[in-house]
Amino acid sequence: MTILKKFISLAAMESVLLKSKFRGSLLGAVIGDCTGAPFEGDTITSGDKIVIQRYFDKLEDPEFKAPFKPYTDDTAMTKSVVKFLTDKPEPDYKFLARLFVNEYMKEPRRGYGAAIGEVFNKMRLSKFDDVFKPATEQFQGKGSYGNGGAMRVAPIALYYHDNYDAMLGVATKATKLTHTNTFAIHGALLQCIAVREALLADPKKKLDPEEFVASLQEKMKKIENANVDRDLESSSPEDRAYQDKLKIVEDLIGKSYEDLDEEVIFQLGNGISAYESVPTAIHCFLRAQNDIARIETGNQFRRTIQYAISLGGDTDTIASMAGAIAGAYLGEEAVNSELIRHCEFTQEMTEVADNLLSAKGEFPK
Ligand code: R7I
Ligand code: MG
Ligand code: MG
Repeated sequence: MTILKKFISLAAMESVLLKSKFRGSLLGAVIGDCTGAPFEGDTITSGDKIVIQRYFDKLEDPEFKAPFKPYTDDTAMTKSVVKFLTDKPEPDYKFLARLFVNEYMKEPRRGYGAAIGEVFNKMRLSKFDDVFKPATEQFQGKGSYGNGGAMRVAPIALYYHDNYDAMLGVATKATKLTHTNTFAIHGALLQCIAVREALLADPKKKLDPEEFVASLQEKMKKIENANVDRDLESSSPEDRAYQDKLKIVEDLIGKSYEDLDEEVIFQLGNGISAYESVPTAIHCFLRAQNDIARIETGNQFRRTIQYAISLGGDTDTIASMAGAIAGAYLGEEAVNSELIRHCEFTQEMTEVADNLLSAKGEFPK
């Protein structure tokens, strides 16, 4: 589809559908986080997969009041990113830094990344003087390569879906407040682009996974190439990192045998770094377009999240990112209301999504 055609179809996208997709994406982010959190750091056996199947069956069963699953840092920071977009007419990164720090100070036990507290403490001690400086000092000046920028980027993709360059610019700076490593920044941009592409896709038409990946590859190539100094000696591994990972995502689409999980974990990863989690989340979204062995549900939204969790590792974050993409594609209607009821902050997240859409009209940045 040409870019022009895409924007025409976007303009025609009914506001009702957009509202549903905004809600779906942010619900996906919070539900993936809440349901994935109990398994964070686990290695998942085939027995565990049965437990996860029953866990989701129970979460969707209206008979059960409990359990109520709390959210973690992924949602705490996503909330702040929405506020940053809705409360000010122009992007104000000092404001965003304060929002992150306030949330962290209020509830530091939400499972934050181990090194992030240091960034927040430095911001506070310097009275938010240069909010971009503390992140540059992380990990001996290399900056964190964690997935903390990617896990909170969905609202930026939604808000700026009709202004691609602004979206990339804001996502980059919002990430740099805490993560300055190229792997973290490009990972956040890839997640942001994936959410936007899903938002622009028609949920009534079957998604073509190959076309979806090809579009991401083309965009990541531009982003990664822009960083390459033409002098070959100065090129570094991150210059093609995400293009190479997306090639693996593409190759995995063609593999039809039942148990791909070990290969997915080995080739794409399931870790806390952006490099080992963002392409994995995209893979989860694409694989869940069709049935997956031993994941018994007819609901594509649930299948995406349940599959992401069944890969183990950074389950809350990979499920949250995959959920944000799936929800942006499918819309709110795909989300089981019982699942919503069992997760913290989901009712509020629906309002938050509506505010984000209204703010677009109010502050067309
Ligand atoms: O990226 P970040 O916000 O963490 C997000 C993750 C998600 O899974 C959340 O659910 C939560 O559990 O944490 O926080 P950071 O502390 O910046 O990065 C996460 C971790 O990645 C760090 O604590 C390190 O263990 C590791 N890491 C690095 N290790 C060595 N060298 C990140 N960058 C480096 C590095 O350069
Ligand atoms: Mg978390
Ligand atoms: Mg996590």
